[in-house]
Amino acid sequence: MSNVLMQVVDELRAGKLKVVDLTQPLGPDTPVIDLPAMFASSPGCSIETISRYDDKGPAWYWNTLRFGEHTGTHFDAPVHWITGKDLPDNTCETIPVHRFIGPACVIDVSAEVADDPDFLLTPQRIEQWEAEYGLIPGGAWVLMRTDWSKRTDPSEFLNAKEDGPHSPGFAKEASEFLAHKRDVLGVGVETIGTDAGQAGGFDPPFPNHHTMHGAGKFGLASLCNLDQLPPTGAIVIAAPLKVVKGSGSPLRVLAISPT
Ligand code: 23J
Ligand code: MN
Repeated sequence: MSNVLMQVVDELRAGKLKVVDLTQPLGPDTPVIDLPAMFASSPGCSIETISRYDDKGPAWYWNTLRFGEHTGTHFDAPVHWITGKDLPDNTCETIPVHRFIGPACVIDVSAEVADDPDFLLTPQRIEQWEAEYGLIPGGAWVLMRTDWSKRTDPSEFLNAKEDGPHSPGFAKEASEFLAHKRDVLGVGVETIGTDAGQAGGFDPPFPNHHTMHGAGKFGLASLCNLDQLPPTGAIVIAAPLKVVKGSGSPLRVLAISPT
């Protein structure tokens, strides 16, 4: 019998391990991505009460939720992008559940992003991180820490200018490196999506979505509390709702981390 799971719960109770919530609150104030006007937009989150201990249900309270699959802290499945549309097990309900859990590699580029909101992670910067912390293992969640989640004002979070949104992301070569040379589970970011704000104008458009999902990899958007994690040594559990043919879903993203 494996002792390791009992050790996990013991160390959580003893405070040697902690659970870190990487999830933003989901509600009517949750910002939604602003695509160019020629494309359909995704509805934000609305919450409508069915009953609240009243005539409609005297002893119970419950709500109806409505939101786009890609709202708030959410999971991107490979089928979300055209490059992943014919892959096996590419939708929320068919992905094998073991692929939701992996070690976290947290790449802190918050200093670079403070100087340049359009910062793009490059393979060189990833290799610089690996020289310090070791190779990114296969099956890892690579989390880009930008401190973007500290922008609590929605207009600063979206950071839209006349020429569109400005927020950090991945150079195409970085996504290719992580997908093909490192075989990650996927990438997680603090911004509204896993591509840079300006990435609609890149070649190809939205190169991180294009590359990751084409390789059967996942995305996690609108994460927070990445500053609570060590560069290595934590694990992430990110399991989307089992939406039939779903391209993604809001989810609770948890990390288990040394204290
Ligand atoms: C659709 C088109 C472009 C993007 C996105 C969705 C997302 O960021 C998303 O939530 O997957 S960039
Ligand atoms: Mn998405």
